[in-house]
Amino acid sequence: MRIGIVGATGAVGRQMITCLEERKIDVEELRLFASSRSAGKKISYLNQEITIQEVVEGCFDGLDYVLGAVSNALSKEYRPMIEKAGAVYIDNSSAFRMEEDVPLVVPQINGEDALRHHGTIANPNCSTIITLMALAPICRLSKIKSINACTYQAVSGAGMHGIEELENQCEAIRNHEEVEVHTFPSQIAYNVIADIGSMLENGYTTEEMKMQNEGRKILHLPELKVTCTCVRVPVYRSHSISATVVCENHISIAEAEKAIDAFEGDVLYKGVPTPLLTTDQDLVYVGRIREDLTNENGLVIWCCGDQIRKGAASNAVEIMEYLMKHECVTILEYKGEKIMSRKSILAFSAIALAAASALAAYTLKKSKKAQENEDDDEIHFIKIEDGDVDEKKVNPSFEEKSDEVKEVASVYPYLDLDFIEKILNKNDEFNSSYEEDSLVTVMHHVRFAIAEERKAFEEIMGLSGYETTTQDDKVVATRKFFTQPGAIISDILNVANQTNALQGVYEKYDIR
Ligand code: 2RA
Repeated sequence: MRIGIVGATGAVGRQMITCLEERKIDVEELRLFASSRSAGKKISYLNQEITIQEVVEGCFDGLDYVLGAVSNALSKEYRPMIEKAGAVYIDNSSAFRMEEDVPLVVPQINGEDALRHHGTIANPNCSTIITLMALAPICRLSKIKSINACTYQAVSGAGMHGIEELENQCEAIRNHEEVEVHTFPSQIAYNVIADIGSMLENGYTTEEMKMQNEGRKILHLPELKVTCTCVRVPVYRSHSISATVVCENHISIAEAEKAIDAFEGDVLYKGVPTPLLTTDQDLVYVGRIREDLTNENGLVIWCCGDQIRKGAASNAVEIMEYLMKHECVTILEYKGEKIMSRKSILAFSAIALAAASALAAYTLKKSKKAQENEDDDEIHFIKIEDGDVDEKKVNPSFEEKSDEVKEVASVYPYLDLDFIEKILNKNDEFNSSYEEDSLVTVMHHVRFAIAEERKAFEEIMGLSGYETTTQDDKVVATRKFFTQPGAIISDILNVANQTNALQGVYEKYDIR
């Protein structure tokens, strides 16, 4: 995979690099981006020294995924560039979290939502991730009606400045010097501050409202009520949360403990979890599970988790891993060489369009080159303008061609007329002399978690003339095409329309 990280020099960006190393992710290329101040410096990744680049036009081209650890403003600036390059953007900022077509994902809770992305996926707020990781197993036992939470947030949640402020203030107090306050609203050393984010009209802060707004989206509970108080504490790293959760039904402590113990990413801790215990690791520790004395369907929990890891960097990397495992990847090869790969949105129409757009871009580039070199052996395409082709305009010889050629051209508008003529007139010669040169291999690598989707995929690809084989946990559907993107679209879409094999997939992913 080709991966980029924007904001690579910050605490979260650096942690993302460590996560890639630790998780042994198959990284073909890693591009690191930061501000002009850091450009040119090097960061080590495994045994390599990677030079930090500035974000410039075209810098994301060829990447499969971009992980974002930048401000809302920069994220808004970079998103269109990343999406245009065809990479999936996994963003840590809060800029797009509540947008309808941007999934907000904690893979252990709602990983499937990630598959509905349109190019961008958002990583939730750190306290929200840690709290919901602790409560999601209970939510699976009985629908959650409300959460009442208090957070105890480490100073590193505010970045390097937060850590420096705590250190400087402790030092000043030890030296009997004046304490300076820059980053937090009051002195944080030997103090706690119930004021994180900006104050809203309802008396809550933006940070506090995230727990309700983002919680509703992640848990798919639009009516969920959350009351939250966010408190900054003089702890370097790892956020802690005390939460009371009220469910529709009574859940016993034993049932809740069993569910938490079995939940991937959680540790049911028999003692009392602390920030120090949970620093620099990816699991959320949950303990002190008690009955709520004010509500018989309520439970109280205490949890801690590293907010730079699970609350940010690791969660983003886990989203990427989820996509790598479950999303379709279309690979195009020309003469045995990979020419382009692009992720689709788990829809076969999207596969076809991805294949077509990749081929269109590729052939356009090639035909320009062929014109320059007067070498048209390999590519037989006419110019494509925004997918809208007027044969007469782009090919003045259209009128001179036979009706048969015109008919084929109307079905496959991207094909060069001479090429069509050649196919029609000299089919045998075409097969023998062009087969090697003009074949494009399209391979769809798809991993399916759901057997029915796998069956549907094999069926549809089989009907479309693909050979399907199973390799490990994925299906590889391969078909060789002469360079005809029109054929790819029509083959796949026609068959898809003629069969209801994909109906379940379309409905599941709400694809029209
Ligand atoms: C904080 N939630 O702890 C923020 C970090 N994203 O201040």
